[in-house]
Amino acid sequence: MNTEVLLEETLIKRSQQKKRTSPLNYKERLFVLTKTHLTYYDGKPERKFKKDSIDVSRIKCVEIVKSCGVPIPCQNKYPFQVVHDNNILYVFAPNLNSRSLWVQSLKDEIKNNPNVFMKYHPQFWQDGSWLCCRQVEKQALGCEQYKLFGDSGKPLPKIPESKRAPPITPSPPEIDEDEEVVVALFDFPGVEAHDLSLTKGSEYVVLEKCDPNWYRARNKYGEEGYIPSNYITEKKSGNLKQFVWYSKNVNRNKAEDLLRNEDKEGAFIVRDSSTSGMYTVSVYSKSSPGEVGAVIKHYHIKETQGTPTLYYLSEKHTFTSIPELIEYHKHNGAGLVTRLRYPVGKEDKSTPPTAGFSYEKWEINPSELTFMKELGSGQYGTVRLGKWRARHKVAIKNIREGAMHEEDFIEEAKVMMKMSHPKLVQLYGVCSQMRPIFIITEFMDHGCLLNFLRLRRGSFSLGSLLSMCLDVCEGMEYLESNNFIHRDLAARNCLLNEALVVKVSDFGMARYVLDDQYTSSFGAKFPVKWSPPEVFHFSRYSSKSDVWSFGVLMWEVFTEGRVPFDQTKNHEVVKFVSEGRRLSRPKLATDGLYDIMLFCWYEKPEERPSFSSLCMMLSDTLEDDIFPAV
Ligand code: 4IP
Ligand code: ZN
Repeated sequence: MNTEVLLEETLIKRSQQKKRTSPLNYKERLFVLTKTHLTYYDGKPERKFKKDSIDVSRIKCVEIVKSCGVPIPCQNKYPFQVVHDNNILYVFAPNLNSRSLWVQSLKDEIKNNPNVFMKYHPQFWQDGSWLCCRQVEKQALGCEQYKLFGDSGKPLPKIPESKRAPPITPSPPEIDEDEEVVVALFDFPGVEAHDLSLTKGSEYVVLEKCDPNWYRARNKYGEEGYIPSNYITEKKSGNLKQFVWYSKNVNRNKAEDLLRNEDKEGAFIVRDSSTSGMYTVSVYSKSSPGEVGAVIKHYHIKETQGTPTLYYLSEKHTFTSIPELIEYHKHNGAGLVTRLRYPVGKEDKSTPPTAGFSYEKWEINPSELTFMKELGSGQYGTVRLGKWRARHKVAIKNIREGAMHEEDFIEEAKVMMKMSHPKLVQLYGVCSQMRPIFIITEFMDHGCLLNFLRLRRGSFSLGSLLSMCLDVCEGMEYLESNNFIHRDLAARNCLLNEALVVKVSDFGMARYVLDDQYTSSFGAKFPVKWSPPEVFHFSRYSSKSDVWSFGVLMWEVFTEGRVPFDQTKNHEVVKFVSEGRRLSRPKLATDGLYDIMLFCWYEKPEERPSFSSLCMMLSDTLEDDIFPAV
């Protein structure tokens, strides 16, 4: 056993409360870190008594804890967390440097551990719930991405004097070492008095992240207020979001569409790669030797094994960072089909929706709405295009009286508004003070996926059909990770926006419908054809029943909008499916894709894949060469 001491310091720990009845107390302990163990002792280095020891290989997460103003009842004010087995050890360091040292050293030791978290809780578990996300299950999946290699434990470097904005009266507040500096990706005009407006490209300091969608921040003039968290990105050298050539949410098919549209020699885009876990550079060339017509090539950015990590496209030219690599290949083809001449901007140049118009704003004043053309009518009543405060395009659902459990829905709307993801139709708020009630959501120009498929039958490439499925899968992966069940996933409940991004709509709404024909599994309108056996027999809904429906949605996409089990009555479908029979392979779907559908239709829910593994399967297929570039 390697007992060399890596770190040793007296810190304060909170009792782990392994048993429900354990007391909550804070004790001073001598902490010792070796390659294999994190051990804490009572006493001093010369005379110490071992209390407990954590096997380093069992640690799943080490990170600072964001206290967001929650008072810390001991003298050390810099908390960090060590999650191991099923326990969370909170340790309090006396200062920022001590904490950074512990967090960084521990992170270095756990980087090869098998069970490192993908997501974690940035705030404390306290009084029976997570302060960050309000989940009440101690073992609940984390609510924020965990970056083992991020440098969140390190204090941010001081901003050099020369780069600071010129002084303004009153003089700008100093940026504290512990503060997080971000850059705005979009303008945000600020809707209520407690908001802070954002200007694209300007810097802000994040003060509090007490809601995943809204942060409290300060601008360079010292003004404070709430900002939408999806409008900013960390100002850090490794953060690619700062660059015009990087697009996070672009898959292979969308990259090809964007490049083809630009039709410029050397047009390129850098995007996340599902297959290599890294990034891919997609490049367009109008003519290249040995090829007829234009080509699009996809190159994986690779990493070297040793330290420091180096990045490269061609082994002969390695770089310490991705921006340096891109900069080099802007000037040198060096083995690429053409040099990277022309960055193609963000996939979605339009400003994304925020989770509600402002922080904690779910009630919308109907006098601030302008009603425009009718878009259609659905389960609950009519849907109209409209504007809020004369500038934000919205969809307004006018809920027919008696169509839904309004009171229950209004309660739940607050939770639904917090669901915010680029592949979900955003709920902005409700007008609940009058009847009928209105539900205000993001407006989607191209309407529902089912009609879109039917109207353009025969015009889709396999890549674009697959890309639609992937969009839906990503939205569902987000719902799954938030333990939110859709209950009525189908092509009719997905919508397309101007950029032809497909988003999942009406999630969770099925619970509030007041129509027997729809709510009872014997009812004529009940979506039997989208439901697994455990739903039509026992009304047992779960993310895995959503997975079944997703398989049917894939079938709808690859038949370009046909009705599943057409001509078959609901009770016959129940019999058919209960006998283990399934929908047949759509002509356009490859065997591999049909296998994915069949996988979603496994009889036992626990044997079906999760949305997160489905996303991987679909993006791997999309990156595969069965969908070749032009
Ligand atoms: C103890 O409280 C100490 O806080 C323990 O910490 C702690 O163990 C116990 O939690 C807690 O019950 P009392 O001293 O009042 O008995 P330490 O071992 O440092 O003294 P942890 O697990 O936090 O080390 P439980 O839940 O483990 O019993
Ligand atoms: Zn949380």
